[in-house]
Amino acid sequence: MRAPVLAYVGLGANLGEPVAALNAALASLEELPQCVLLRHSAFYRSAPVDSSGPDYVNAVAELSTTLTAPALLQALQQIERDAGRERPYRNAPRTLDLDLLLYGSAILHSALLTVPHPRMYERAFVLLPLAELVPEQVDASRLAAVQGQGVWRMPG
Ligand code: PH2
Ligand code: MG
Ligand code: MG
Repeated sequence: MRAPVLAYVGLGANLGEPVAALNAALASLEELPQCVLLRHSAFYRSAPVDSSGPDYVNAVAELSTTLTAPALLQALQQIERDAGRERPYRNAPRTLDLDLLLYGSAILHSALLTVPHPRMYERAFVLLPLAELVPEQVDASRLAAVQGQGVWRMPG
């Protein structure tokens, strides 16, 4: 039996009903084999960054998992497909995006997967919800670097 690893997953959506899509995705994460959904952040609204269409809703989930990082990525991609995700072009508006941000303290570079997520430190819509869950993982200097980006914590 592998030791459980704490993994952080970024959730995002800007097509259809983003809040409903994120709630459904959290329910799917709860059901994943070899995973326990421990906590999730509040939902945050922001304008698309290097993307288009309506505002995004983003959040971060904390999982304890005995899946390997590639197996977890595959499971996340299956949830995206089940949510009707299409990939017509890079950064296209989407019904659901699930990004593996952190997998324990692992540093991974493969053709399929880079962890920590290569763009997470440039994005307030990732760092703010992540800092809500694990402030010790997000340096003040990292937050300062993205503080100009408009991201709104949603009530409830
Ligand atoms: N995701 C992207 C590109 N741009 N912008 C916002 N506000 N939120 C996102 O989740 C997002 C984005 C690519 O995954
Ligand atoms: Mg993404
Ligand atoms: Mg993605």
